[in-house]
Amino acid sequence: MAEASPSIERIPGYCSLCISRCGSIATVQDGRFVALDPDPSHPTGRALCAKGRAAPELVYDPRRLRYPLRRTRPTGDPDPGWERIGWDEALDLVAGRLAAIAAEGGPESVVVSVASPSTSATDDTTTWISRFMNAFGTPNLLGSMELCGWGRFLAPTYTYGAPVPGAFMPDLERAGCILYWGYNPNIARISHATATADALKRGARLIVVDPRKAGAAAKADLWLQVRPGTDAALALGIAGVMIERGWFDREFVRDWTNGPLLVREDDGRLLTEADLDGGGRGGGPARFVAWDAAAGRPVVYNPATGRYAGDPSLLPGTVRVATVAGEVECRSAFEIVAAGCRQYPPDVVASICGVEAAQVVDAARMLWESRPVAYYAWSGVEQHTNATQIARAIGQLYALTGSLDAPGGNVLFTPVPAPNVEGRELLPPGQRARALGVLERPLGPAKWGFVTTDDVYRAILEGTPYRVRGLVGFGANVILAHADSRRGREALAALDFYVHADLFMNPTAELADVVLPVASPFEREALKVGFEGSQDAASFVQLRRKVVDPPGEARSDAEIVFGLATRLGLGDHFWGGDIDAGNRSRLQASGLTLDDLRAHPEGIRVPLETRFRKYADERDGVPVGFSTPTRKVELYSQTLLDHGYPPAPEFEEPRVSPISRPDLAERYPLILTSAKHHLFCETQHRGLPSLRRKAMDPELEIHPAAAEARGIGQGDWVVLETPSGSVRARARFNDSLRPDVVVGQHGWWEPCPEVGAPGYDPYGPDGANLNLVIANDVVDPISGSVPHRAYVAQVRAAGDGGGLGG
Ligand SMILES: Nc1nc2c(c(=O)[nH]1)N[C@H]1C(S)=C(S)[C@@H](COP(=O)(O)OP(=O)(O)OC[C@H]3O[C@@H](n4cnc5c(=O)[nH]c(N)nc54)[C@H](O)[C@@H]3O)O[C@H]1N2
Ligand SMILES: Nc1nc2c(c(=O)[nH]1)N[C@H]1C(S)=C(S)[C@@H](COP(=O)(O)OP(=O)(O)OC[C@H]3O[C@@H](n4cnc5c(=O)[nH]c(N)nc54)[C@H](O)[C@@H]3O)O[C@H]1N2
Ligand code: SF4
Ligand SMILES: [Mo]
Repeated sequence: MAEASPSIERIPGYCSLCISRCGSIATVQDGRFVALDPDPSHPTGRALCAKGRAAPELVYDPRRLRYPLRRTRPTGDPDPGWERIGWDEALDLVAGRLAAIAAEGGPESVVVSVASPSTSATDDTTTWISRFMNAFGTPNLLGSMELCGWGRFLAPTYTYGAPVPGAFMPDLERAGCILYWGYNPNIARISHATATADALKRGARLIVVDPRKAGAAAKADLWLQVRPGTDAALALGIAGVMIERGWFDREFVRDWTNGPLLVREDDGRLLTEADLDGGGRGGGPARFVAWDAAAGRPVVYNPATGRYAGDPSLLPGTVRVATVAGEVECRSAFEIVAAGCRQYPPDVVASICGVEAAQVVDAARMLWESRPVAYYAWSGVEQHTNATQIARAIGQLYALTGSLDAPGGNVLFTPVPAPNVEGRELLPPGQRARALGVLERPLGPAKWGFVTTDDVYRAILEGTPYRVRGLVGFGANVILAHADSRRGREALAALDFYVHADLFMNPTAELADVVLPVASPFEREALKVGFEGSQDAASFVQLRRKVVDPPGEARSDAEIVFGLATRLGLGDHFWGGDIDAGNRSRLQASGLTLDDLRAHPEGIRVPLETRFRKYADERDGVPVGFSTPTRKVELYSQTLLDHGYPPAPEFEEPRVSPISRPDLAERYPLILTSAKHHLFCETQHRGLPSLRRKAMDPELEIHPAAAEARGIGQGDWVVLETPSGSVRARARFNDSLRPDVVVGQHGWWEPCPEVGAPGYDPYGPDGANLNLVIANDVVDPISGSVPHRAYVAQVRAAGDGGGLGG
């Protein structure tokens, strides 16, 4: 008798474990998910990383949460006394508690935390989570914006009125020069790494700014080894060379930036038409003034029409302009910016940043001669106390290339038409202004509803500016991912009610009152309207199929959101709890239906074409320009000035460095930064045997000379100390580092018994939690960005050969 051949099914989809969202094919053999492979027909499907290939291990991990759990003993008790409960009981309990807290303290006293979609599959659900928050009425989203989103998405709105490079993605297919600044796609986003490799093959140049020669940096034509956190000085220096040598797109700067506008020397404000004529023409928004150098007279610029009444110039030097209050000395915004750059000539950059002066010039030349320039900047320049200035300085440098929204530059690819269903209109008026931190940092992420962990901890513990009493967590391992882990524990334990939805128990979830088991992305359907990285990707729509059933009673985040919403009486805003109906509304304008997508699990391409330089489009005879107060790229930001911040990009020494803190430098002479791990996402995945086997212990990269001077050998356990405490790691020599820089790994807590690997105490010196030794107290004044990537430190041999964790 012939043996039954195994049933094999290959299911197209995509890996949703990180931002790359790599197109993939899942193999299911006899009902069991056995392999995940790349799907080269998918726009992001050229390759998978080790984490994606380990997906079946994640799915079948014996430690997955299976049932809703309720705490029966007080938070802080070593035994939470978890009790299995049913879904109805769990959701009723959660809805009841949230409603009670909102009734007493207002909906803003409930914070929602979400694992960053860059490191998790919450991307499947962020639309619905936002809608839930808006309908519930809370403006407080805790989502790591201050760690890795501000510099890409929100800070650039002060320069470009748009997220450059977060949404205006590098057009790698056409770029002449690629600039990666504190970004390593080889580890962080495989689909970008493959596209970059293709671009290099066809001759594109690559410049990488990174303290480490790793990944992309090792392949670069020019690697600029910057001292952590001094990136703004480097950007100003490169821009200075470009300006001085005329290596910049003069037309773009004149026509599309606010460079020509005159700035009053007396108060730093933009000169207005009212200054000239006393406001005789009255009404309307302010009109500004530039200088027509040929005619030797002022010309008025009207932001409402985006036009000058004459020929503006990028005036060098100063000019005295007659106003109703007498003559006023003015400089063009561009001249102010150029003067700012002149403070950082290559030799000064060399002394601040440690980048050779000649390389500063080489970088300027390469950017100019190999343009169009496509760039991306990420966590290397986000986690700093001067993150806003870095983003502004790089944004200014990029404006000089004239490559924005040009072929081969940073382009907003045409999206699939889709309505925004985040329900912004549902948030009651006045609630946005109640976001935590908006008073202290009115231009920071809270303006958009993103709150920082420190603000949340303070609101819970001190009731400032009001008491936060409830937390709804979709993933987010806040305790390990953010600084001040002990304060975090204290805060989360002080909540009246905390519900956490996750695939696994983690040190943050352990503090919850109710824990909900979540289906992994391979166990749930999800709709993705548009992928990232190219026009082909942006045009791609896919309804990801479920590969296998979830373990136990685990459910998707979407089911949890819709279930909670209906129980809270918000069902009308959630299509009566029907997720398909919600997805249909997202597809409304796309010309696709859910049935089309179900019939084509491999995804469907909507025919779309890229339109470039959309800022030059005209509507009713008025150029679209940029969404800034002057309708131009704001090299000079009066908005920042009005709030007491530098209006033009500036370099500020990182606030917790050996230079800014000479009082700490002797004891802590090293600079601590960090980088992502190629085998793990953030604080996850250390329990997966195939991955952990390849990286058993937390490591600290250190220059061999720095190690030798401390009697540390390769692979030795070391103690990493900062003013905030100490933790352990194994020394890994890296001779490409500066001897005064060490690079740590965060996220170590999870054991992997299958390979005999220990777990680590998140709260003590025998553990390996890097964020235990970093503090939140000194932050970027504008955004609240944290000093994770430039912090004073010292390293010594552990001396006891051990570091077995806790
Ligand atoms: N494998 C893997 N992939 C991931 C993640 C993961 O944990 N693992 N996490 C995801 C998430 S949440 C994010 S935000 C992205 C992040 O993606 P990236 O930003 O690319 O990640 P990192 O490796 O942390 O940082 C990039 C580089 O910044 C450098 N760097 C450190 N300090 C500085 C500095 O002061 N200045 C400059 N210029 N560079 C510096 C580091 O050496 C590193 O090579 O990756 C996503 N993808
Ligand atoms: N020192 C230092 N600290 C850092 C960084 C650094 O570079 N250095 N990087 C920072 C960055 S960039 C970020 S984004 C943060 C990351 O911090 P987090 O956003 O907290 O991300 P993770 O640590 O990856 O934790 C993700 C959690 O979500 C769960 N999860 C995964 N997928 C899903 C899902 O689909 N639904 C639900 N409900 N849960 C899910 C996982 O099981 C895990 O418990 O850490 C930051 N911390
Ligand atoms: S890079 Fe790896 S983890 Fe991220 S989506 Fe691709 S395969 Fe998944
Ligand atoms: Mo991130």
